[in-house]
Amino acid sequence: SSYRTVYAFAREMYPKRIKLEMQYGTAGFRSKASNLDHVMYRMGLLAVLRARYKKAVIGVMITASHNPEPDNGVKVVDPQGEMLEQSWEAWATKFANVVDEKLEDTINELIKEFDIGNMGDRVEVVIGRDTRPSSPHLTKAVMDGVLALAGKPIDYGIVTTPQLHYFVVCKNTNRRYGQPTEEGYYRKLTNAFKKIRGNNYTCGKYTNKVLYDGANGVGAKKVKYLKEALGESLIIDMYNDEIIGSGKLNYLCGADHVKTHQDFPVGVPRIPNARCCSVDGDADRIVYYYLDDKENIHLLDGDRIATLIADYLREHLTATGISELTIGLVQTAYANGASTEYITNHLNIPVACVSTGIKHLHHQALTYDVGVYFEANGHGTVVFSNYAKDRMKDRVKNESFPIQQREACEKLLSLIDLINETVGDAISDMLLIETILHAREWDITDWEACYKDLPNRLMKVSVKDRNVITTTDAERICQTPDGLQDEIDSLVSRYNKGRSFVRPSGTEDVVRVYAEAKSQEEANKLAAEVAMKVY
Ligand code: NG1
Ligand code: ZN
Repeated sequence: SSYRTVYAFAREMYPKRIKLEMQYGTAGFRSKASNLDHVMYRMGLLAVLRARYKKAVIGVMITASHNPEPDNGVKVVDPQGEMLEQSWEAWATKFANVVDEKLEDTINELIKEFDIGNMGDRVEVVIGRDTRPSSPHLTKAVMDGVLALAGKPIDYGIVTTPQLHYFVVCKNTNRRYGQPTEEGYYRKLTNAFKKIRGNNYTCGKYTNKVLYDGANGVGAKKVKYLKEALGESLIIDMYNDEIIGSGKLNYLCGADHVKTHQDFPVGVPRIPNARCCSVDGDADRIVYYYLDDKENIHLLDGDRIATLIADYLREHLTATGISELTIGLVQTAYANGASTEYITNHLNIPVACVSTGIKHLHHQALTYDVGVYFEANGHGTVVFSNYAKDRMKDRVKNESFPIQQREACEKLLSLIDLINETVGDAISDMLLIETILHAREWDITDWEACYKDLPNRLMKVSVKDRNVITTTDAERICQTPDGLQDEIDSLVSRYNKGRSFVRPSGTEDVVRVYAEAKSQEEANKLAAEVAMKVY
C-alpha cells in the first residue's frame, strides 16, 4: 500500500534523527537547515492531505526569510493564499515531531478526524524555494513527501514567497486572478503600473529612480525581469545581488537589518536624499529610507507605508461616490504610536490593532471593503472585498454616473491589479508606493513629513521559558505571570508619552520588549526597566 511507501521513505530517506521539538509558528517552521530533512518530507505529506481535504491546490514555500543563510524553514499556503489555518498548525507540529514509527498512525488520525475520503485524488501541491544553498535538497524532500501519498508536486523553483501565494490563488480561481506563471505575475503588475503612470515618468518633486537593496536573495534575482518590463517608467538601480551560496544573504543588508538596526545597508551607494528601499530574503517585506546631508538614516517603515497607501486609497474611494464602502487600517502593537495617532486623528480612518502574525492582520483586513494592513517591519498589503470590486466595475460601465466617479472606479480597479492581495509582497508594494509618490509629486522627505515617529526601542530578553508570559488585548496586556502588568503600568506612568509591552516571540526563543517615549533616552530607559522585570 502507499502507506508502506510512506514509512519506508521516512525511515530510509528522511529519518527523524534529532530530538529537538519543533513548533509551527507564525512563520511555519524555522531552524538550522540541517535539522529540517524529515520536517520537509512530512510537510509534503501534510500538504497532500490538506489538498485532499480542501479539494484545492495547496502551496509549500521553503524559506527562512530574513534569517541567516544556513537557516531554512517551511510554510504551508492555503487555497486562497492565506497562511495555513490555525487548527492545522497543531497537526503540522504533530507531523514534524512524531517518531518515524508513529508517522503512519498520525496520518491515519488526521484522515479520520477530517474524514478525508478521497485518498486516490491526484491533488496538486505547488512548491517554491528561496536562494539558500540548502533549498534544492529540501525541495526534494517535500516532493518525495507529496509523491509518497500519491499527490502531484509542481516545482516552481526559485520564487519569492508572494509569487508562490499568487500561483496558488491563480490555480484555485481558475486563473481569474491571473496566469499561474512567473511571466503572468510580472505582466499583471507591470501592465497595471504602466497604465496608471502614463507617459509622465517624473512629476513635481518625484523622480523615477529608486535604489534597491535585494538582500543578496531572491528579491534581487526577480527584480531583473521587472526592470526590463518597466523600462524607463521606473528605473530600479539594483544592489546586493551576490551569487547563490556567497553567504551574504541578508548579511548587513535587507529589510530586517535596516529596520532592526536602523542602519544603512552595505553595498548600496551612500547618496544623500536618494530614495532607497530594501527587501528581505524571500521578498515579502519592504522598507524605504534615505540618508540626509549629515549621513543620518531616515527610515520609512511599514507604518509609514500603511498611512501613505490608506490615505491615497481613501481619497479615491470617496471619489467613487459609492458611499457605503468601508476602509480600515490594521496594525499590531509594534506600530509607532505617532502613526496610530496620525491615522486616527488626521486621516480619520478607523484603526484596528491585532496580534503579531500576518494571518491575524489579513483576517481583520477582510472585514473592510478596503483593508490596508502592515506590520511595522514592512510586511503587508491591501485586500478588497468582492462587493467593492463588483460595485466599481458596475459604475465604470454605467454612463449615468458622473465621469469623475467612473474614473475613480477605473483608477482603483487598476490599483487592485497592481496589488498582490494574497500576502505582503515587496515588489508589488514597491510599485504601489512609487505610484502614490508619483501621483502626489512627492520626494521621500515630503512623505516623511506626514508625522514624526515617537522614539522607540525593541529588545530581546532570553528567559528559561518564554511561554510563562501570556497576553491579551492584541498582546498589549500581560495576563501572566501575576503582577507583571502592574509593574509595567507603574513604570510606564513615569514617562512622557510612554508605552510598553512584552510578549513571547512566535519565531525565536526570546521575549520581546517594546517601549516608546518622548525621547530616545527615555525609550531606551523604559525598555531596559521593563526588561528587568521580565528576567
Ligand atoms: P515574533 O518573533 O513573533 O515577534 C516576528 C516579527 C513579526 C513577524 C514574524 C514573522 C517583530 C517584532 N516580530 O515575529 O512581525 O514578521 O516575525 O512572521 O518584528
Ligand atoms: Zn520574509
